[in-house]
Amino acid sequence: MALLPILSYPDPRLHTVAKPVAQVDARITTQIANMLETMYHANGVGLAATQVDFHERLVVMDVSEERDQPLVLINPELTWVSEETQINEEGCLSVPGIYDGVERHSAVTVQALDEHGNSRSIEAEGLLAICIQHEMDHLMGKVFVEYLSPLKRGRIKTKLLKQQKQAEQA
Ligand code: K1U
Ligand code: ZN
Repeated sequence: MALLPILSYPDPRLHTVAKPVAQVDARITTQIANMLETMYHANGVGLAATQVDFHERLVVMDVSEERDQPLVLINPELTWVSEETQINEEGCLSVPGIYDGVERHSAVTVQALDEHGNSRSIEAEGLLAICIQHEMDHLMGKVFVEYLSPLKRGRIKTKLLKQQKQAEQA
């Protein structure tokens, strides 16, 4: 297994639209293992393939307290969303140190393949529902800061670019 580098906003590769996974084979199984290791190491509750520069529709998540319930979604599609929405504070491993409110559907149903290539449907609410919507946005090339005002987004971009320059020089 290997830790994968996570792309940081405003890296343009974060805006790539992922293609469907054609086959759940050894290449994808290795990618899943590496993404889970990377997500746990970074203390995230989710990670989309886009964030590690792998542009296929693959997401890993674990919203359990014990961090022992990994969830893998391959080619996920939302089949139902609640009318009710709510605003929650979100973070992102690709936008370190930035948290802000985003409006999301309160509950969703997602259809996807699991790590064995079996089709499954998951009804989600709470943090899992938020995480699913956040990760599926990544697969479409969308980062949560794009829900914020242009002013806030500009400030975040400037701050992160400054941090990235400082880190390069250190
Ligand atoms: O996609 C990512 O960068 C992972 C992201 C998933 C996410 C969590 C919460 C709301 C939206 C999206 C994170 O893991 S953010 C950091 C985190 O560990 C966390 C955030 C909220 C609750 C619990 C953990
Ligand atoms: Zn994210």
